[in-house]
Formats: sequence, C-alpha cells, structure tokens
Amino acid sequence: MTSVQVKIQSFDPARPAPGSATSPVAASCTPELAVSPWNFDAGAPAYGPGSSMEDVAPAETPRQGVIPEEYRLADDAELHERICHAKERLGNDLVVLGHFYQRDEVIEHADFVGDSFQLANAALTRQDAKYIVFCGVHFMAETADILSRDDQAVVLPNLAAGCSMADMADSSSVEECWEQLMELYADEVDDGRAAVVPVTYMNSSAALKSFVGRNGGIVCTSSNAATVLEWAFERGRRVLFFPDQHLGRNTAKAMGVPLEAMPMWNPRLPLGGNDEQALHAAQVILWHGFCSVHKRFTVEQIDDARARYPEANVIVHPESPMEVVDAADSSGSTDFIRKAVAAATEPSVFAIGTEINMVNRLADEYPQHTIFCLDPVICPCSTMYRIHPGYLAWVLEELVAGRIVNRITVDAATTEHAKTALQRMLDAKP
Ligand code: CIZ
Repeated sequence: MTSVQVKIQSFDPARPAPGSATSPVAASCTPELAVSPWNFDAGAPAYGPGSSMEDVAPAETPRQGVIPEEYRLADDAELHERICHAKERLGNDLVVLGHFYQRDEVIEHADFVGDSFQLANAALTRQDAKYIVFCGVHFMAETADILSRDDQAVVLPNLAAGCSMADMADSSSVEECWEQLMELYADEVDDGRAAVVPVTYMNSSAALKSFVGRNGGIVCTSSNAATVLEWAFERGRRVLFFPDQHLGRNTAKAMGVPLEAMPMWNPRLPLGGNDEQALHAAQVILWHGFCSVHKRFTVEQIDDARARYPEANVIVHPESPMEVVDAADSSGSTDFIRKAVAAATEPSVFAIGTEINMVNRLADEYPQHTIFCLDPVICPCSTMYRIHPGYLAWVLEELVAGRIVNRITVDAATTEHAKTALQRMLDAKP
C-alpha cells in the first residue's frame, strides 16, 4: 500500500467541529460528544463519549491524566495558532500523521492523511524526522514505532486513545485460546501443514502482532485480508482470525468458506463456546471482536438510502456485519472507499458505511457528488475522537521545549517478531 493522501483541506474556523454543540453530529448523536473531553481523562479508563461507550475498557488501558489548564481553556482558533507555531518551530524534526477518522481540526495539521498502515509507511519517508506524532489510536502508534528507527520518537497525543476492537483480543486470552487449540489438534494427522495459522488484523496490539510472528502467522489489513488468508491456507489447515469477526467472516465467505466452517471463539467460554467437532471441522475460527462504529450499520439503512436515492452506490467497510456487506454494492477499506469516490467522473450518489469524519470530509472534498453516511445518527469513533487539538498543541509545545511526552515504545523482542509478521504480509502476493 503506497498511496498516502497529503492533506488537502484548508482550516475553516467557522465550520463547527464534529460533536460541538452546533454540529449536526451533536444534533443527532450522543449529547456527551459536546461535553469537554478533559472530563473523560480525569476518571477511570473508558473509551469516552460516542458509539463505543458501552464497551468496557480493560483496567490496564493507559490513563492520559489531565493536561495543563491553558490547553483546556483555549478556544479552537488559539489552539490552531499554537499548533501551527509549534510545527514551524519543529520544522523537519517533526512529522504529523492523521488517520482518516480524525476530526477536521486535527487533520488540518497532518502532513500525511491515510489509513493506519499507509501512515506508518509514510513516516518511513521522513527519515529526517526525530518526532512522529501519530493522530490516531494506540495500536497505530505502536506499528509506527515498530517500523521506525529507534532514535525516532513516536508520540500519541492522548494516551487514552485506544481502539475498543483491538482491546477485545488481549494477549493472555489469545495465548489461552492457542493452548487449547494446540492441545485439541495435537492428534490430527500431519499433512505437512500447520494445524492452525494465526492471523491478526492490523487493529491489534503489538503484543499480538508479535504472537502471530512467533507462531508462523501474519498480519492483515482491510485492503489485503483475502491475499493474507490465501497465504495462511497454503500453510495451515485452518486459520485463527482476530480480533474482528466481521472482517474475517466477510473475507472468508467471499473466498467460498462456508459459514458453518467458521465457528466463533468467545474467550470467556471453554473451547471458546464450541464443541470439539466444530473446531475440528473449522476452516476459520473467528474471534469474538467487533468495531463499535461499523457494527451499527444495518440492511434497513441501506434500504432507506436506496428508497431515497435509487441510483445510490452503497459502499461499506468490511468491518460491517455480513448482511450489510452482502446488501451493499461493494465493500472495502477506507482507502478503497476514498478511491471509489475519487474515481467517479459523473455526479453520483454515494451512501457510505464507515466513520462519520471520513464521510463528511469526502462530502466536502467532492461537492459534485451527493455523499452521506448510511447511519443518520452515527457517532464519530469515540477513541479517535479523543485526539482533541488541545492534546496536539500540548505534545507539540512540549517537544518545542525539549520534552517528549506520551512516547509509545514497543520493546525490542516484541518488535522483532511483530516485524516478522508484518514482513510476511508485505511479501504475500495475490
Ligand atoms: O487500518 C485502518 O486504518 C483502519 C482502521 C481501517 C481501514 O480500512 O483502513
């Protein structure tokens, strides 16, 4: 994956921030999005306001702590000025990465905008940068640290910006699952292939990327999941896919794997809640994880969109439920969605099933098209949303003062095996 879109929008202080009291998001989504983000960093670990609010953050989720008052009290225009000024002072020592799902007030300052893996690679093009400030979530900053040099510091502006889906597969539950599977499959006839190959989605901790690296497995993104599954089937009789059940199911189904050969592994139950027979017959074992934003999309929303716009091109992200992917015209990664819109030469209607900041940005960039989100009350990704410009201003001004705060570091052993798993993905050919 090479194409990284360089930022294209200009700052418009008049445009309400998604979730601000005057924004359409606040009007149709949870009122808590209008609450100051600082409130959430003072309390227990939580994912904050928005669609994944009911997901329980693990106790070990990093706590951000409250940042100095000057950043909490500053208005949008002041923060914008301060960020621009700090960026100027840091010059080529700094690269700022902005994920597609970030709010506009943050994207405005990004040197590169893209998906998680594009951004980690984009950072590699900036060998002169001492500081990589990743406006995204925790696993993304970890990936950037794995791929960057040791003397480059990766900074996540708000430490509490995790990913609820990534957190649904923690190392100890996956290790436990692995032990049970190894024991179960120990008696199978050796046909030269592994009994099971672990595949982790990019949206997972560095520890899990390392786990798959150590156990003959591989990483995938939403752009290359089918290629990666082919790679895994060449080497194993079955696949253990985590953390996102939907990406695993949608991809394997499109490759012809029957649904009955895809049992789900619930980490809270013995054998994941399955009987031995089902696990022996399995081709893909799906972890019980999901994205709280994409699971909100429904077939009814697609029907409504088509009732309003019969010509609508419905594109959804493959983290959406299977029925939704089946009912859509197409499905694909954030980059696939962006490219589909960019490729339309005639004014068109796009009904999109992905995160709202990205959909709104596409609508702004391509005013010749009618572009809207399938879910009329969708919230932004609540964990991405935690990167408020106040945090960005704070980490950058700390860097100007010679202090690195919120550095994300992956230890050497984890890095080594995670790199192996990432390299296998890069080497996997369709
Ligand atoms: O990998 C990413 O950045 C995510 C979250 C999804 C995608 O499709 O790009």
